[in-house]
Amino acid sequence: MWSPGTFLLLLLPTVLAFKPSDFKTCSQSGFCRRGRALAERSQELSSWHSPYSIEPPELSPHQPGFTTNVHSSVYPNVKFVLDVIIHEEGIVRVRMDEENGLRKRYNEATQWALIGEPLLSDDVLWTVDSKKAKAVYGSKKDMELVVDFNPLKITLFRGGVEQVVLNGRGLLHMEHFRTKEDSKLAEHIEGEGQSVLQVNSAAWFEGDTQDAFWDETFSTWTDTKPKGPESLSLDITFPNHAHVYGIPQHATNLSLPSTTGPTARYTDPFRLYNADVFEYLADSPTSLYGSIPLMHAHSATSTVAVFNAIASETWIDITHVEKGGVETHWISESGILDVFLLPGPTPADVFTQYAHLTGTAPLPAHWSLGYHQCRWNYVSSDDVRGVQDRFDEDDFPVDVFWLDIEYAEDHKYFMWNKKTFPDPVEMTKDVEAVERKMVIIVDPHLKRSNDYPVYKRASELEVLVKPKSGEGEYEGWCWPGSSSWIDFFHPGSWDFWISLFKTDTIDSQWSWTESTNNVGIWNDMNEPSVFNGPEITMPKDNIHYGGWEHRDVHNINGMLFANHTFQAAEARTDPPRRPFVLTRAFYAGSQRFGAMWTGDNLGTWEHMAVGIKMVLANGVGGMPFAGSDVGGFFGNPEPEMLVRWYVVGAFSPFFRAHAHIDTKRREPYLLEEPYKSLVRDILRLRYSMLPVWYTAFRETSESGVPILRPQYVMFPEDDAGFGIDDQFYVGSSGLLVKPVTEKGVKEVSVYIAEDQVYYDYFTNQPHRPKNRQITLPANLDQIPLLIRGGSIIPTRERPRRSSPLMKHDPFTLRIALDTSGNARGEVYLDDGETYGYGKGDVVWRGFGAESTKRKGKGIGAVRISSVDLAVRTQVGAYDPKNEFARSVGDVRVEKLVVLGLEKKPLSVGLEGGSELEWEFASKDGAGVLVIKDPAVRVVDDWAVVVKLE
Ligand code: NBV
Repeated sequence: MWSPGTFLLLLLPTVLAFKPSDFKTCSQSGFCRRGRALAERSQELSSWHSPYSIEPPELSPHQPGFTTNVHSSVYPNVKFVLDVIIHEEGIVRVRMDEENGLRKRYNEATQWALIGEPLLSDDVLWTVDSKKAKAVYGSKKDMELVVDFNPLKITLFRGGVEQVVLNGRGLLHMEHFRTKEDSKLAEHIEGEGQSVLQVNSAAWFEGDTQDAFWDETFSTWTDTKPKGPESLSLDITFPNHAHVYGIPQHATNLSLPSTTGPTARYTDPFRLYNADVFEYLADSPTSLYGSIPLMHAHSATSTVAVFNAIASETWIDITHVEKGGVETHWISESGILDVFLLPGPTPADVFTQYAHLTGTAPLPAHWSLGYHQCRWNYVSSDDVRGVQDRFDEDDFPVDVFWLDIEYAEDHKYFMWNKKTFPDPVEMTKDVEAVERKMVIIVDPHLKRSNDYPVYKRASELEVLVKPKSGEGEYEGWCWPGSSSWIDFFHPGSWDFWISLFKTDTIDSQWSWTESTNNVGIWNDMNEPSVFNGPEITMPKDNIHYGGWEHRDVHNINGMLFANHTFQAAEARTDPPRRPFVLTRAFYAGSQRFGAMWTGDNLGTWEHMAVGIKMVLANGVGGMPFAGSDVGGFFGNPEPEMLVRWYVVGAFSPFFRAHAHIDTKRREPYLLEEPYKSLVRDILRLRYSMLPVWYTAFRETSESGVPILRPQYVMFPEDDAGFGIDDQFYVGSSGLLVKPVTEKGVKEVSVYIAEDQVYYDYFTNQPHRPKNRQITLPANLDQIPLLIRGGSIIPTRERPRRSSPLMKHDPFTLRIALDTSGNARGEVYLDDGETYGYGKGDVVWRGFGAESTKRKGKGIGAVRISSVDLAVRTQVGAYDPKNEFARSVGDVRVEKLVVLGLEKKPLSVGLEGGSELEWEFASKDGAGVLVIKDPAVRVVDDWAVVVKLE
């Protein structure tokens, strides 16, 4: 029997083929048109100035900030209020809202994005004169915030140099709420050519057409806009920074290109409006599935950032200006002005400042850093078992098997199709038997059917999104046919959602007893994707909890779904364990709730390449746990492309192969030789490096500095690297990779910003950069992967079927000496699944190599040592003999590989102990010392001394 769902499925590939016409351009979006027209008028009029001014604030010198009234010369009767506050770490918050307006502007974005109210600075000195208020602050007293009163302009200086300027170009505009009658009157008076001061002055500023104020039609949809115009425009200029980064998600370069001016690469602004863009382009400013309104601006002497906490559709024009600097213009549909200026001065500082506002990515479950095998769809429990068997037969490591939407009867998520999945718990347990996991999809659209307990209960609780009338349930079309959506802004939905994921029954409510507590959750389609909605999403005049329109909250909507899924998965056990949630839609703060992927990419070289840039940009946006579908979602990649894509995946924080339902199966065991063995080697390489990845996650969970680090983050002073986005470092490990993303490549050139030795990871060959380049062979069986001199890389080299099986495996340390003969590195371990690390159940070791050098004689001796980092930095009850440390007390360091010695050592031994077994080989003056079984444990302090004289 064909269900409506099957029918829809068959139709979709044709119905949904990418049509740029499905999505608005700026010129099809009323408020974007108005915003751009404002910018154009400002350029045409030499006497242009912002009509906004503020009343001089009353403030005492040590207040953190002030509140004052804002006037608009265009609308003298409309009242606005401005708050300027300096927070800890020198973060400046600028807020503006209409006061006593006809309606309320949406002001809750930060409630969802921030982890708490930022603390106020107690280190500010204000002075006020008739024209401006000036705050001096910062430990060096080198930060200055200047607020000019008329016209209103806010400038952040560091060391006397302008860093960020708000409203310097006079494009600030908060359209006030008005009635249709007022606006009709204005139109009428103007039409008759009468002179009414208010109307005429409004015309020079707002334009005289009242363009799309009260409704707007796109294709067959009309947005009724009951609140009328309420858009928000703000120019943000970085006069002394040549590069801007961030504002994910776009398929574009990491260093964002211009959208206006002579160097414009695109004709439209970058758009932030979470959207399910089918077969998206690999080079475009179009909005994609997620939106993080955070932009870094960078120069060789300074990094700053702006976080514009807005949740409505937003367009951003970027202009690299000839005289230097970058001008940006942000145009949003609704909401208050709520902008944070992050003062830097380095990229690392900006990451930490942003993390203090919105949080960091928590330490994920260790298994989620392994390899994930997905496809739309593994069609039955026996299919899953069969795939697992083939992985094992061919010795491919894998941690996770995924189920897409076809597991669910009639696309009613949680409910198994019992014909194909008769034994879901047994199937999951078969996967778990070798310490693997399953991740199962739960989409946000609920089939409107009373035999679906999830919908039924949500409907009873009245927690579904409402249509524009504000009554009843919004109904749209998605996989199950007629669907409704839970309104996660509604507090009444929260406990209900948590109850669904319980694997036992409580209070006789329905719960997911046919699941296990190890199952991870995949949240797709949460932009939300609505097949018959405008731009494949919800109508903007739908109503959410609190009476807010969907337009106000659109970009946050997907984050709330992942947020509550994360909480639900965590609440399954007591004590809780780290849940795994993958989300497609995201917003500022989504990093707290799991991983993201770059959605439905195409199996093309361009998409493979842009996927790296997108993951880097997500890192800039504070969301480091990211990856793109290995192999490309659409299409059938040729084996060469697939092999290269596995390398991209193996060097992504989130590593998952996935494929569309219409593609040929392409699990790695199906490949012919030599491709099959190449992919096996790549998977094993990823697994051997899990200690590096996990250690990098620990660091990012504390500092917010991303896992994949582009050149400008690693070498903030090196101009030549600021535009590079096809190579990156992994955390602070010192690994530098440049994945090949083109066909037929035999060699690559890696950019090196420093005069340092780098070693080929596989051959140990040392390289010194020539003209800042290192050229490496890059045939299909070669990965351009370098170790930066000065690093120590911990790996586990025993091939295993899944990552938990590596728990007791020994470590190898690759000690890559820098040009002075020194190196350092670290490894972080914990149980990988509980929150025990919070109470000190960790092993965190720092490794060092220090050389003694005699004048003009080279290295005399190298001392390689391991120290306890946890004891130095852990807060709380860390005890070196903690439960976890005891559980891995048997884990050895089985091999030390020392790179960079010029000659054969005379002896190698444990400090104060016996001689060890070692081998030294030298080729072309590059010495490699291998110390076999130094007989030390990873949990202990130890030192090995290599004597060369
Ligand atoms: O659930 C089916 C797919 C999924 O495989 C993919 O990863 C998502 O991005 N989903 C989108 C829905 C429809 C795609 C055409």
